Amino acid sequence: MEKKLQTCLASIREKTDFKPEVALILGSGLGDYADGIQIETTVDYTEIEGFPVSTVTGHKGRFVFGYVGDVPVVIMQGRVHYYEGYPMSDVVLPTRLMGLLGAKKLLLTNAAGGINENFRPGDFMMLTDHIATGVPSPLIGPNLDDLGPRFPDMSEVYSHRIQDVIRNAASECEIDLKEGVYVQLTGPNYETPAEVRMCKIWGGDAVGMSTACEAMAARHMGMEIGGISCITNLAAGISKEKLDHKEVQETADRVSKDFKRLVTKIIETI
Ligand code: 6GU
Repeated sequence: MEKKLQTCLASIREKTDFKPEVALILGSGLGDYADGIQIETTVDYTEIEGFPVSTVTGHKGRFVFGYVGDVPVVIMQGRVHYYEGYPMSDVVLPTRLMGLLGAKKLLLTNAAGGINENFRPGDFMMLTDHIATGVPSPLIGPNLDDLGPRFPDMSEVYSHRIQDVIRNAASECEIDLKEGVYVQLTGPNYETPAEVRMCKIWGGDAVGMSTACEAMAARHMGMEIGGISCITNLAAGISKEKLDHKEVQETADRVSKDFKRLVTKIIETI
């Protein structure tokens, strides 16, 4: 196993022997969710030797271990992004760690810009697939043979079974769930209108700066994945409004109650 991964794993195992079944990554503005679960223990990222720590405000940095219903979970409250300057291997290290801690299932969440004309700010979009060609693959470099194969299949990154779980959860929560393809670009700048048109032609429905790389790393090691985007704003050119990170936070806050209900229902039935 990669040295850094091994060190981080050992560092966490010194603090807790908690074995999660489900891993959850919380996106921008959605971090509050972790405060509301039955917390067993938390580990700040700064306590983990060699662990990448986020610089963006609005991102707390810790693992929360606990229970959603009866389900043992590990939650990343705050993630690092590629645009912060970390190598991709560091960006996906936390995801891999959660897999190594025992989580076989991963629920990815993020804030994203809407490309699909039928989307409105505040909508939730379940990821049916992604386009990750805008960022380097996190699997570039020597293959971590103990995690997965050199040339991993990506034909079902977002598990059809978990997609059904998410649809049913949304239906039970009476949430009008959208579905679509997530495009990851590097950021930190938002896209130009021409870039957004390109994403649309590619087949994208939402655009963001995280998630697809994490999904690739998780799929590489055989985790079963689900993904939800909170459409916090419309992408450039789709709306006439200028883009502002404040809107991302405000929309995420506005829908946080529905987000909590939805995620809880998903985890309880996953
Ligand atoms: Cl419009 N673009 C990207 N890349 N990320 C976002 C976004 C847009 N809105 C929220 N996150």
